[in-house]
Amino acid sequence: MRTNTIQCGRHTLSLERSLIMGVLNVTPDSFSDGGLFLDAGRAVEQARRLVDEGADLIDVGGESSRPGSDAVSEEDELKRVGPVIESLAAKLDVPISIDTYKPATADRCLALGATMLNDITGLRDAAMREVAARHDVPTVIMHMQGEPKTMQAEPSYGDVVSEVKDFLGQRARDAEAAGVRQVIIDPGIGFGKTVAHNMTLLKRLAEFNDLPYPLLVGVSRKSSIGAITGAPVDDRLPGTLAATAIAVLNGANMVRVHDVKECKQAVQIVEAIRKA
Ligand code: HH2
Repeated sequence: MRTNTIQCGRHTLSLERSLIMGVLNVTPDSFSDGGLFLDAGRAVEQARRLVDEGADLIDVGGESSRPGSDAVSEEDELKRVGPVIESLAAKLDVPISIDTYKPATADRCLALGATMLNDITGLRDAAMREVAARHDVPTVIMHMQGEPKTMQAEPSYGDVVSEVKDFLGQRARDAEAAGVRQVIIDPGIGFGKTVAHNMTLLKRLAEFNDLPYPLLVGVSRKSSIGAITGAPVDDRLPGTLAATAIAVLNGANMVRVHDVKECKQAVQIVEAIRKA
C-alpha cells in the first residue's frame, strides 16, 4: 500500500504536499556547485540557508556523478562528507540524506546522524541493501543505465518509461525482500539517457505512480535543460523551474533541487492549482 509519510529518524515527513530536497555537494567537481562547499563550515552555512529557504531535507554528496566524472575512494568520500553530516545532524532540525552508493560510506554517515539514504545505483550492491535495512532508513532507489564515466556514450531503450519503471519495481522488491521498509523511487533524469529520454520520462512521469512508492525527481540545472535552451549551467534556473513544476504536476512527491527558494515557490503554485 502507498504510504503518506516518510519516517526519517525522529522526523516524520508528510507526503500531503511535494517535498523539497536541497542539494549540498561537498565535492571539488560537481557540475553546478563543485568546489563551493568543500570547507565544512561553508557547507553547514549553505545547508542552513537551504533550510531557511524552505528545504524539507538536505541531501549531502561527496562524489560527483556528472557524466564523465571519476569515482572517489571510500576514504576520500568519507573525509568530505563525514564531518558535514555529523555537524548538520546536530545543528539542523530537518532530516539529512547521504547520497552515496558505497556501503561503508553509507554505514558511517547513517551512524553519524543521516536518516535517509540516496543510492544512484539503485541498491544494486547487496551490502548496500543490508546497510539500508539495518539502519531502517528511507532509501532512494535511482535508475541509471551504465556508469557515470560512460553513461552518456550511447543510451538506448525500447520504451524508456516501461524499462525504467520495470527496473525500479524489481529493485524495490529486492530491497523489501532484504528488509528495507521504506523505498523511494527515482527515474534518474540524466543518468544514461538522451535529452529525448529525459523529456519523455518527465512527460509520462505519472505512470510511475502506478508503483506503490513515493517518487523523487532531480532535474535541477541538468544538461538536458542546457541542451534545449543553450543556457550555461549557472543560468538554468528558468528551465529548472519549468521542469520541476511539470514533475510535481505529473506526480513527483519530492524534488531534488539546488535553488530551494525559487523551486519552493514554483511547487507551491503547482500544488495550489492542482487543489483548486
Ligand atoms: N542527481 C545527481 C546526484 N544525485 N540523486 C538522485 N536520487 N536523483 C538525481 O537526479 C540525482 C542524484 C546529480 O546532480 P548534482 O548532485 O547536482 O551533481 P553532481 O553529481 O555533479 O554532484
